[in-house]
Amino acid sequence: MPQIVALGSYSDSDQAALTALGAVTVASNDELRALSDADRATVEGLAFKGHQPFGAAEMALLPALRVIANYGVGYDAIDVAAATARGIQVTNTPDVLSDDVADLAVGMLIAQVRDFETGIKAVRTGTWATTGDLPLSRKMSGRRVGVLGLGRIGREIADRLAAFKSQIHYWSRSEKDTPAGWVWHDDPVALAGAVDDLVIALVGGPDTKDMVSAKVIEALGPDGVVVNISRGSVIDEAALIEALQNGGLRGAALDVFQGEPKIDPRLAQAPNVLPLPHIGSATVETRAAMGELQRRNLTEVLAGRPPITPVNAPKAST
Ligand code: 8YV
Repeated sequence: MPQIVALGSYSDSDQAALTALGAVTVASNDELRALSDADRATVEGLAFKGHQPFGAAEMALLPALRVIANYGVGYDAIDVAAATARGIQVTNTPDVLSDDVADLAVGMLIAQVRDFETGIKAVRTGTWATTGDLPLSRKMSGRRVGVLGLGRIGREIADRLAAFKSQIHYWSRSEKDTPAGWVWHDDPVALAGAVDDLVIALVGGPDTKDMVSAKVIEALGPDGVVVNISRGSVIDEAALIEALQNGGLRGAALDVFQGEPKIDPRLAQAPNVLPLPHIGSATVETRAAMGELQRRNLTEVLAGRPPITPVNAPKAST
């Protein structure tokens, strides 16, 4: 009778560690549903990985559930209000992945501003030898960059860009304590209007859906690059595609997409888009740290102790 179910697809080492805790692994909500009522009745801990919605109906499959330990900082797939109402503790894996995600965001921005794609293509196809110099790209150092969302990851991104002599502008719900010279904007359109490029580091979910709207994209303008390492839901993709196709933006670098991994082919194929398959935290070091934190949260709560990195504060666990 399992006490822990691991939902999602795990690396070999994470899978071995979860199995050592006695976890039964299911790939999807459907596989969870397919377990017998008797097996599901004993499950007290859920290791959750992936982006399939996990709401009240899924939680109802596990009547004894006490903890959902999310593998990732973003928990928009989990209905936290429903979990809290049932006294279920939700945890996540913040901080351990911030460096990786910030490194990737800055790398993607530089790749687009300096137009790596055209250069790589010229070398690979041999046109470098036949057609000579490429069109010039733009200087990265000193660009004005807007960071949309100055949470843990946004702050790491801004700190790195400051080392590139970028002028840092940011939007967050309230002004933050930052180094001198960083400029807070109380509105995403105002932020986009004040900068060359926009790096998105928002949380996902209904509050930020389509926050990067047609108006924000228009305010950024034809020389602008949009980088998104957060969630696909935060960009109005129709507006983004329109701008990318009609010269409304210089380019985009996207690690996340609406409906991923089945993404809009116009974004996958556009020459001015750098598309990546949601690899922000996908390094050996960080994934090991995420797995370890997920399991520590799980075992602490199951042992009746407070979680390391809680998302909610359900009454039943206090
Ligand atoms: C995923 C992420 O968790 O942390 C997040 O919010 O989006 C990623 O690190 C990872 O892809 C596993 O699903």
